[in-house]
Amino acid sequence: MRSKRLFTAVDSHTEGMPTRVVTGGVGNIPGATMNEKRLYFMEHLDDIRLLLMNEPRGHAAMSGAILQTPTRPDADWGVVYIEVSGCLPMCGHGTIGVATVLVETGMVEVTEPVTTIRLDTPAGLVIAQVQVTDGHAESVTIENVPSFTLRLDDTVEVPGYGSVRYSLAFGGNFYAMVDLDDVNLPFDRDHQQEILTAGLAIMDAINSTNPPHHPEIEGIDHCHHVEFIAPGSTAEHSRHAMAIHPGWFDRSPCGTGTSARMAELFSRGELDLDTDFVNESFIGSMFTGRLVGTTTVAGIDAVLPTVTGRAWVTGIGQYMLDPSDPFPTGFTL
Ligand code: PYC
Repeated sequence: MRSKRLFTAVDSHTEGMPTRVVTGGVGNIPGATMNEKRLYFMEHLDDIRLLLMNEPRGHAAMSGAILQTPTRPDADWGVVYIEVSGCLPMCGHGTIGVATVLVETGMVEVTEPVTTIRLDTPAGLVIAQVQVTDGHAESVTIENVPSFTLRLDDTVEVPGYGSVRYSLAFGGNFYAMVDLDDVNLPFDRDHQQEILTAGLAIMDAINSTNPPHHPEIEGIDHCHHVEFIAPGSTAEHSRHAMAIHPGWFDRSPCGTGTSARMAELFSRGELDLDTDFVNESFIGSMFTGRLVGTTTVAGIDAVLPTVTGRAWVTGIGQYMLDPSDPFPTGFTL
């Protein structure tokens, strides 16, 4: 057995969506902040992401998180998120997966009934409150980064779909929110390819005509997620299909998407502070969100979301790269 790279990871899933938590093999990523590390990683170390996320070690909807020493004194661990699409500034299901893995492996000091873990993410400090019973992480509530609405009921010309109404909000990533009825598609997994095609066309149209920019965080400058809202959704319970660039669906209810959706509903006056909001994924799994305060981001009105969900450890792995492997960065089909 030969290997020129060796990575250790604890695999998990959060409400159906995988998070491969990389615990060793990457080393310290250069950068004074976690966002600088993310940008450095994207430019110089992306081979590692491709190796760990693509086939044959991963798959077309693979996602993960690389643990790092934090860059800020008020954090316990740093995280660089990786997935088939690239490196997200923040990932909700990934954070719930990381917090669960840190507790279940004893990589943080565990206290019951609640273990608090402070995470240095590229989008800012995220606090995870883990409900622990008999050493088992039962659920995780994340206190996410400030989230805000940029556009409410805007329209974009989308080739093949005409003028499409959408709202755009930030919840750790930018999300375009579109009613499925507006693109004449049913909330039905049998129609997933058509929903995905519509989502990619909407992202392309927004990014080529009016891409969003985070006013404070470098490198957050596009929309790679379209949250298609199912008919019958309300400000108490919403169902959606989350189409993600370059062509897959979130299996989880999407923590950053849930935060963006709550910001949008708050802007409409439909969701109050301290009120439960249940967000349901395309596979029927659920997160419960809440808005717990307001703030501003560079003068823009923003909300402070929490998102609660569950994750489960699925395995412990060592991922290798044989020097003769013809696919050192994997592949996608
Ligand atoms: O949970 O924030 C999330 C997320 C982003 C992309 C996939 N999941």
